[in-house]
Amino acid sequence: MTLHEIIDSSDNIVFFGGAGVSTESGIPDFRSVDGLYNQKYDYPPEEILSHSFFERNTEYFYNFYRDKMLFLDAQPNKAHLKLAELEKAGKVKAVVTQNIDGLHQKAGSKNVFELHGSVHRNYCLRCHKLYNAEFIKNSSGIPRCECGGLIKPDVVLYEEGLDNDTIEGAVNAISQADCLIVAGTSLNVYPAAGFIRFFKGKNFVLINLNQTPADSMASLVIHEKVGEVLSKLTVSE
Ligand code: CNA
Repeated sequence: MTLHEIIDSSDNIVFFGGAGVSTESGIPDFRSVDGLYNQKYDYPPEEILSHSFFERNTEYFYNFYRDKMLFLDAQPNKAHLKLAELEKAGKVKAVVTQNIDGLHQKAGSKNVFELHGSVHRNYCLRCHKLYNAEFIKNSSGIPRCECGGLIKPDVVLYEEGLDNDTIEGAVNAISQADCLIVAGTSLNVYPAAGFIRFFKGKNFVLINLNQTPADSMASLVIHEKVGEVLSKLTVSE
């Protein structure tokens, strides 16, 4: 079956995506050749983006984070827009994302499970006051709340657990889907990558530029850009 035929014959599609969904919006991923893991820093990015590094070396964390993780001018690309259109048409029931950039919501998707949080929410560790991403982007050094407390992004750092309600919502959506589209993820980051095992439906579609550990499980594998692939679909209800 082609992707078009699969979409036509499904009415409970769940999309599970990663950083590769936003590269066509100009946000680098982690593991592509020009991704963050192939650039040179004083520490490996997994270490900088860990809970203990945030606590130990907060200023370095924030300099890296402002520079490499905050792309506030990025716009939704064809993948985000098509998924929002498919949700409106009743085809896509949920988007489960490992991304923290908020681009699915910006494109109009409503039922989005952000497994790793969002750069758009930041809160004071002392008084819990919320701050937006612009506040962090425009800050220098260590961003502090008006109460003097340290502000932390609502992003799941390495060594931190995922939010329970988000896990539950994502797992429920995946286990009820009749079609799962996994795209733009190397499926290397756990526990998120393990969630696709809850899928028990008919069609498992994998769209990724290069091979992934789940290629052999998929009923359809497409090694192309996800935005280009999805933009060719015409949506009928
Ligand atoms: P990853 O490990 O960097 O893998 C990305 C995958 O996408 C790679 O296999 C690429 O080949 C593939 N890819 C890149 N561009 C495209 C494209 N246009 N079409 C299809 N495939 C493409 O990223 P994962 O999401 O698997 O790793 C999880 C991390 C990355 C999560 O914790 C994220 O929070 C984190 N991350 C998020 C963002 C973001 O929010 N935009 C950016 C960078 C990293």
